[in-house]
Amino acid sequence: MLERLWQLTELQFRPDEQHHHETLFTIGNGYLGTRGAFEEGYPGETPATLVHGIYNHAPDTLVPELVNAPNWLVLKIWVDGTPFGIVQSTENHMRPPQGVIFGYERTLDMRRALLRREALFRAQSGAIVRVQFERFASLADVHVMAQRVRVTAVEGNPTIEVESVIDADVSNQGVRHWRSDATTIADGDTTGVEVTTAQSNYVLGMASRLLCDGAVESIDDERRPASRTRFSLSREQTATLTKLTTVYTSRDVPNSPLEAARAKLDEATELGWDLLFSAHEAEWAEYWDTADIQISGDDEVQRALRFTTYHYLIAAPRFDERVSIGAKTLSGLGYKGHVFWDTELFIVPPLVLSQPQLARNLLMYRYHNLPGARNKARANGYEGAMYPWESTDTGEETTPQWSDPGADGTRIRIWTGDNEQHISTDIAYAVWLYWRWTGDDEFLRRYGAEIILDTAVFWGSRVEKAGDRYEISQQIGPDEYHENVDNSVFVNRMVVWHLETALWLVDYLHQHAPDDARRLVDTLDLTPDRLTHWRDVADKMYIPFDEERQIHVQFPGFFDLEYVPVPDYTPRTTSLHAILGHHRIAQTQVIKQADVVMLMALLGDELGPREVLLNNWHTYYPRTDHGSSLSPAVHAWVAAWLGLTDVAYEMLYHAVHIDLHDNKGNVGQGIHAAACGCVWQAVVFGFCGLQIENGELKTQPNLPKHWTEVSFRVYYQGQLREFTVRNPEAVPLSQ
Ligand code: IFM
Repeated sequence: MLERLWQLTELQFRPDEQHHHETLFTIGNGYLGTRGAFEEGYPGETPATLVHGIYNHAPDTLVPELVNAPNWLVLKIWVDGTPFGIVQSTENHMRPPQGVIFGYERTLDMRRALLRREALFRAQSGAIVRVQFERFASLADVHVMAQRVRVTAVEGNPTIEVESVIDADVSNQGVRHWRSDATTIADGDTTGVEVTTAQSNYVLGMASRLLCDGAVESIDDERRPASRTRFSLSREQTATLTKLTTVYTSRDVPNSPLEAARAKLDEATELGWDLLFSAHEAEWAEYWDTADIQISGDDEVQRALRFTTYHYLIAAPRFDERVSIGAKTLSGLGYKGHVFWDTELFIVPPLVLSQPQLARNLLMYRYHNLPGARNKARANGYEGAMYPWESTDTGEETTPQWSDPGADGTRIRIWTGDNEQHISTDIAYAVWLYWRWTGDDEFLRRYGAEIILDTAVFWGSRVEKAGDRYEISQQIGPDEYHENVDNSVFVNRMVVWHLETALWLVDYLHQHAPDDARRLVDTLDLTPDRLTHWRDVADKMYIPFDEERQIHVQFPGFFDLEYVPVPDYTPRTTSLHAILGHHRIAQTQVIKQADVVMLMALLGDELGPREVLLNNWHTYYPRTDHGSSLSPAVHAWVAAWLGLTDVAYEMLYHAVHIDLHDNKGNVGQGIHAAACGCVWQAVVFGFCGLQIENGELKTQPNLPKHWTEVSFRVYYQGQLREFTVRNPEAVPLSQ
């Protein structure tokens, strides 16, 4: 196994990339995520630790957001009194005022979920030290984080001071979510804080211990308790210090989270770095055993694919079914930690096939939040369950109604919370996909069916009768450049899928789980009239289609809009939305992201004959801006499946590097989670053509010319199955 294909390495600290790289080098364990800021800090840094489920609504913000937790990373080092670290000068290059860093390397070992950093540092005294840091957030015990620092005297006999801090003086880019009163502990090598969110009243307790050979004294600071030690090194001598940190919240324990964190800290101290790390490594080996895809013939995409897989794995809750993955995972403050359809259609599918338990947890989050979805339906005058476009801990709609002010101070009305209603069907689709692949009847009967059926109840009440057909007005499909359109083909066709699936499911339950069928018929009021209505809607829904061109029409009137040749705007570094403006783009045929193409990804051949699907592709692909990171991977998937391998590879290459190359310029705000999940689907469903046919798995590969082989493992009906698809005519890339 080539280790370099498991590693992301940075050989130079570049101030202009610091926020981007803080995101890339995030570590996490499905309970929390911590951005790759440095232990000693640097000017302009945006450190953040985000714990699933800890949201708060500050008075000066429009909507609740995931709260930045106390910073557990802080380890300050002085070498003969010179502070170790990088200081950014006003000329925007690195100029430490007193010491010099002259060797630097940082590596994220994705296989072991371990972040390492090493630097050579010359202090003002002339002493030179090598400083090596390591950190991980344990996957074996998600409440434990560990750091190790080794300081080696390379030149001279320096005196070293190390200060370990928990910094509870944190905010979300200036927005304060924690109450000002905090409980702190500063007790020799042990420090701790307990803080409470101001509006939502979540309590978080964090405890740390600095383990080293020498004496440790504590410094009690109201919000930054610290432990400090001091020692001398002779030439070539190395000192190793370990900092262990534990965290609990009131979501985990009924009483004091700080007490729980302290008890866990004692347990972790007993184990020490080596045992903690080997347990963590073993859990990761198990994760990768099923999550990894091996590609021969393309090292670049291989490594990038591991990077995208790593990022959704570190965000996926392991033991908690009341939280879900936000659009930016736990790696940044973008989209305020809110959960979108990104989770169900982009991240859940790879988890269904590789880690079904994690997929189940995410679907259970939607089950537990059915009350919020019912509230939304009722508030809008509908029946059943209408899921929020953006969701947090309560399951209520949390999409802001207005954008932040632009440069000219104007704000734009955000309509997605009102009208991007397809999310209810997206969730139903994910439940269905989970059941088809896992055969988890218990989940379907007890939880999943209720989601599919009550969202069907919503659609039954939402559709509009127009003459002898049904229509749906005022929708936003995936293409958010065209808001509030009537009869989005994506929405209408997916609603047909939804109602047909619901009808099938009612029959299935009657046959295989009559008690559950009766319970659901009663509680959801699934009367014969309602089911007849669903059948009628599914049969008579208006599906916009151009008979002459043999294509699906994104929505009636779409082709009357101004045609803008999107390819003529290549190359460009910004979206056409930014170039043309919000109002102008809505008047054009420029599409933000896969819309009809998304429909093809979800329904495949059910949507129509291949000829129509190819026509759709050739119509919509050249009109698509890929203004959303969700777009390229869906295009890669569909193009590969249609046998358009060259363009499929181009799209995959783009998609898999969205975060690594920061194509969108906003990775500092967090990882594009949906793109990460969808590249897995592009490779497995698209290039390898994996599908279920008559209850059997089969592959129908269309590999890029230079890929010689792709291997992966998936669970199907509880059995782990291994696939290798080969390309005997592969033409290797010249190195
Ligand atoms: O859910 C997406 C949407 O499809 C496009 N805008 C960003 C959202 C969050 O990723």
